[in-house]
Amino acid sequence: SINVSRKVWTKSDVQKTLPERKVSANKGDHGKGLLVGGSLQMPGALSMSASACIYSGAGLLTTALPSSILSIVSNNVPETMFLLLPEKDGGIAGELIGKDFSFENYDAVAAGPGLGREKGTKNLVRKLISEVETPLLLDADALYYLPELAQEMKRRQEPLILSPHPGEMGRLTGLSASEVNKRRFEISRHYAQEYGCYLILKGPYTIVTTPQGGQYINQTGNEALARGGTGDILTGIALGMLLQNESISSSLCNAVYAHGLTSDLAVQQKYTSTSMASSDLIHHLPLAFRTI
Ligand code: NPW
Ligand code: AMP
Ligand code: MG
Repeated sequence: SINVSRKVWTKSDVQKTLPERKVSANKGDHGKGLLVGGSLQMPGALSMSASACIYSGAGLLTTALPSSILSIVSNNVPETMFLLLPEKDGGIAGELIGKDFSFENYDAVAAGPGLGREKGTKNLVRKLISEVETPLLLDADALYYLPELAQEMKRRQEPLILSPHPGEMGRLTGLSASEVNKRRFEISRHYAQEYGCYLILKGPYTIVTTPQGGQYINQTGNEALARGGTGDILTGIALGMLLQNESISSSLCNAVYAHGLTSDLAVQQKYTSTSMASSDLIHHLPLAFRTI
């Protein structure tokens, strides 16, 4: 049946679905995105994610962060605008984000890179799941409190996307990372169908699963990606793709493909899988988009 479809997402699939930039385009045609995250301990994760989003074609990006890291992120990513959030101990104080505060008027929202796990982040994530009416991508620390937000997840009508690595998937399911890796397809499909979400289960051969259970396998990427920050970069690329494409599944598959291809090209052309920094990937994104 359709529900058990499983296919490799190829370069030709990317070429057919990647949005084109019209000569008559203006920035509004390429989406307004919101990226939420960051903390004094991890400003780099948010900076890399925002930068990757810009290099993936986002029209306008707003970054919501705790004010103590504003100057760090704005120095790293001059293209983004900011939404200053209340903070506690260097992280976002989610408990202080009141009813008046709105995450509306964005075409897609992503949260998690460098967010931290302060108790208040649970309220922040609850608010996002309940109030964001456009596609919402949760990654990294925005996944941390999800086991306590199952009702909110199931109640949500609009698209919800999760992008766990095997360790995070283990936490979501109560399994160990190695148990997850032994049954990646089955565990992804079961979770996506139970919560009605899109799921990107990362690692070599990343799997994108739709809420209906359809699965797409990625074949780009290499061990150069096994270093801190690369997942945060994927989140930025995925947000960029979501802003420019009606189809959630092709946006996600294209993001995963471009992310992996970037690391393949970086290793072929200059770096080695050992000697590279995650931020180098961002500057190789144009090579990947050019190759596609
Ligand atoms: P281990 O260590 O291998 O035994 P966490 P995180 C496991 C930010 N970052 N296969 C792993 O197990 C993120 O954005 C900031 C199997 C461990 O138990 C988040 O906000 C950076 N197991 C925050 O850090 C750069 C795997 O999962 C656990 C696995 C926390 O995110 C780094 C680790 O996961 C980082 O992105 C795999 N493939 N992958 C910055 N420069 O600012 C992971 N595990 O504890 O959820 O921590 O992923 O580092
Ligand atoms: P995160 O753990 O959130 O930083 O995400 C790591 C990113 O790098 C994901 O997109 C993984 O799919 C990718 N990745 C990590 N290790 C490998 C590997 N050995 N081969 C291919 N991709 C990898
Ligand atoms: Mg991560």
